Amino acid sequence: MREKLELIKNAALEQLEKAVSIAELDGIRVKFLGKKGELTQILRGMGKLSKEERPVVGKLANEVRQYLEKAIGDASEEIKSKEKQDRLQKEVIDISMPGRKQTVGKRHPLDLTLEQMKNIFISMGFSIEEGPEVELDYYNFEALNIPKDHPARGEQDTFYINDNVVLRTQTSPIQIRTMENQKPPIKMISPGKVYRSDDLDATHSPIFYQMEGLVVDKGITFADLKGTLETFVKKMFGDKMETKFRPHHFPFTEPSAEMDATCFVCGGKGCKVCKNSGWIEILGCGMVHPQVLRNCGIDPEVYSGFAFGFGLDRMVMLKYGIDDIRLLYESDMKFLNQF
Ligand code: 2U9
Repeated sequence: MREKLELIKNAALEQLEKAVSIAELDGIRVKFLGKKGELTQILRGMGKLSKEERPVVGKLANEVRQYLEKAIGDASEEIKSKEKQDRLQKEVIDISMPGRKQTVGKRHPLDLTLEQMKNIFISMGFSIEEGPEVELDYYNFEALNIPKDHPARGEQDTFYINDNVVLRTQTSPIQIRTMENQKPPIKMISPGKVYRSDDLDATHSPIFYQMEGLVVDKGITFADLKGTLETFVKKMFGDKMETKFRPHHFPFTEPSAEMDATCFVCGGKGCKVCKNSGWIEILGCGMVHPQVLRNCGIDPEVYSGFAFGFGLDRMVMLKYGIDDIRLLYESDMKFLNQF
């Protein structure tokens, strides 16, 4: 029995010396010390030994077990430490290599200008309203006094989804929805994306931004319109700015006007941008047509209102001297980094 235990111990040690992985060590542990292992078999067969032999062999077998357990533990530590060394060597990092550059984005000039304008209108007590970009024909045209056969429909090359649904060509439907849902006094602006099936060139884009505004209350007059828009232009472009109004026509306002402001490139002296007139056309405006108020359930005998609208892109282009609208939609960082 003694010799057998000695043989088991030596065989286990021999195999341990050759083992190079934790998996192999586990195999050796099972083979010699596991439930069906060689050493365990010996311990199980102790019943057949004499009374005198039993404690001696038992002691020896336990010594061999403890010895092997320690040897396996030591071998395991050694293999783990070697594996770690190998991994560290393989995964060596060259800390002298230059890092990957993080590029940081920029606020878009459209967004910067929009924020500036919103803040001006908020300071004058306006709320900001939003609405769907896919809109019913009724809200985009009909409610604004533009029936199916009206020539103004032809001017606004519309993307039709079907007979009753369009991509909004103006943000005016937001005003209609607001008037339907809120009672006067209403004092709101509606900035947003609009769509027209124009071919893309230096001055046209099928997607552009508009900002419209609406004030409805008792006793609103054209003087309120002039005061509000003059204040906006002075806050936006400087106190020296002058404004003038020319009569115009829109189906949704009566009377209607276009507002010009002092050319902010030449200060009114005359230059290429203002075609030597000293003035730049800024926006369209007018008193809300009584029929439009009626369409929204507001009595034009009691209430009146003014409205205005302008293209944000055109304003940004004038402000920064940008001569091609496509630059605003190309996400070219060389262009955007200038703002
Ligand atoms: C309601 C009533 C009236 C909004 C207005 C304009 C004049 C105007 C154009 C400028 C250039 C749009 O981007 S553009 O093509 N807009 O000239 N917009 S008055 O009038 C409204 C809107 C809603 C209920």
